[in-house]
Amino acid sequence: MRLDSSSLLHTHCLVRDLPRSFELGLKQSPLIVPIDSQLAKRQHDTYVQILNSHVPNVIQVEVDENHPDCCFIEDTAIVIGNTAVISLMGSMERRGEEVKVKEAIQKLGIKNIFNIHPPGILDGGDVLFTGKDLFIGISKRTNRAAIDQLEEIFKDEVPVYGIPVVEGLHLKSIVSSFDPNTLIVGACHSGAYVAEEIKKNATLKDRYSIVFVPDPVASNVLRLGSTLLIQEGYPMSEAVLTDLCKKHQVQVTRLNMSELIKADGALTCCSILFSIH
Ligand code: CIR
Repeated sequence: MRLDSSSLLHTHCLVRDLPRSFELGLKQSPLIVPIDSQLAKRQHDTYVQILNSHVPNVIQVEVDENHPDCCFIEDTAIVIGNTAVISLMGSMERRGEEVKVKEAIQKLGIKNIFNIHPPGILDGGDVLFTGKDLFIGISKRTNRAAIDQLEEIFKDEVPVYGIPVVEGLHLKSIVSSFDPNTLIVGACHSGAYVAEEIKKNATLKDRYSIVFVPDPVASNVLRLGSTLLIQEGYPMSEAVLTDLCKKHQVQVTRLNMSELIKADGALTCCSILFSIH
C-alpha cells in the first residue's frame, strides 16, 4: 500500500468520552498535581470538536465506566484501509476496552478484522502508520510476537518494522507523523534511538526526514488534512512545528491537553483515524 498526501484526509474517526472514573487510570509516575477532571473533560470535548471540523464521520463509542483509560481509544485497535486489527492490550487493567470498539468497526463494514492473540501483546500507541510503512514500538506494552502477527496480516500491503522504545510508554510518546515523508521526534534518549534505527536502515534512511522537537511530549502531533494539531504549552517545540508548517503551507491548531498528559495521554491517543473509500 502506498498512500500520498491525500491520505492525510481521513474519512472516519472513532472517539470515546472520558469516563467519570478517569482520575483512576494508569499512570507511569505518581502525580504531584492531581488531575482536574472538569478541565480534562473540557480539553477532551474541545479535541472532539476539532476532529468534527476536519473529519466527516466522527463516531462516538459508548463510554466504559469500568475502564478509566477508555478515552485513550487509539490503544484498542488499528485500522488501515479495509483491515482492522484489534489489540490485546499490554496492561491487564485495560483489557475489555476493545470490545465496543470492535463492534463499532464491524458496524462500519470493514472487511478484514483480525485479533492479536497471545503471546502477542499490542497497544495502538505503539503503532505508527506513516502512509508508507508501519512502525511498531517494542515497549512495555507491545512485544515481538505481536509484530510477527502484524507482519503476517499486512504482508501484501505495508512493510512492518519493529522499533525498540527504550524509555517512556509508547512509540508515539516520542514520534509521530507530519506527512508521509516527515517524522516529528522528541529530542530525548528514546527519540534519538528511534532516529538512529531509521537512519541505519538502508530503505528507511532516504525515505524520511526527521524533525526533532525539544519537548518529547510535543512530538505527538495529529495531522488532519491541511491542519496540524499540536499541543499548547511547549513554546520551543511550537516554534519548530510552526516553522515546519509554514514551509509546507499547513495551518496550525493548538490544544492544551495538560490533564490528559497527566494520565500519559497525548493527541493521537484519543482517536482512531482512518479512511474508508
Ligand atoms: C495507559 O497507561 O494505558 C493510559 N493511562 C495512557 C494511554 C495513552 N495512550 C496512548 O498514548 N496511545
